Amino acid sequence: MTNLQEALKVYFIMGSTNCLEEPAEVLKKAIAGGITFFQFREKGEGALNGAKKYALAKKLQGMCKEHQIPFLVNDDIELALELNADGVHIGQEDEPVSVVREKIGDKILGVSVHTFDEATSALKDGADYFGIGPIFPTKTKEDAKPSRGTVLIEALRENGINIPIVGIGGINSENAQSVIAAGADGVSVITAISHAESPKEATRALKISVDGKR
Ligand code: TZP
Ligand code: MG
Repeated sequence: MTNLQEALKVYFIMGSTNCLEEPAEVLKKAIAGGITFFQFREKGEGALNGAKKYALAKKLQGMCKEHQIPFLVNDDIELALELNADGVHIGQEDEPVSVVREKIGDKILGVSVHTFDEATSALKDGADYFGIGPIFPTKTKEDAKPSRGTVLIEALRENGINIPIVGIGGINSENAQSVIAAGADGVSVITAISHAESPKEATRALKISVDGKR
């Protein structure tokens, strides 16, 4: 198991629009619960821009640094470079994988893929890990594709593709183990942590599920 595979186990994604309280409070609790990876994803209605976006990113990055948790930025390559973030996560509608790879050098590059072909080209063009989903129905991403379960994860593994993979979409502590059993290395979640009554306990429960202890 590579360090990246290990680090992707409990991957928390969040921005201010996903939080019911201060984002820094939510992140603090998630860190206390044991998240292993973090992505700043400032998107949707009411999302911050410019200096406010930068300030929040910087603050959350500082918290991640303190706990040696990799800090990635969603979509915004310029912000990731300005902050010297650990990496970026992009989708198919963003700049091409090869272009982003050029821009970020050896920083971590995560790519969302939905088909076998997207996966093989992303791999060839320099992705470090794949985000695959929505696995289960989700209300968090407005333009999400229909949920397709774990079929693509299984197909990639059956074909010997061993790049690190995280599942995304509607994942919680009840269903996380099924995503791992299908061949993912970790689970990425937004609301299972950000909307939890206790983000700390929700994170703990996710970790237990990922580790297969229940
Ligand atoms: N990409 C596919 S589903 C999704 C993203 C960003 C949203 C995941 O959010 P949640 O709340 O964990 O279902
Ligand atoms: Mg994107």
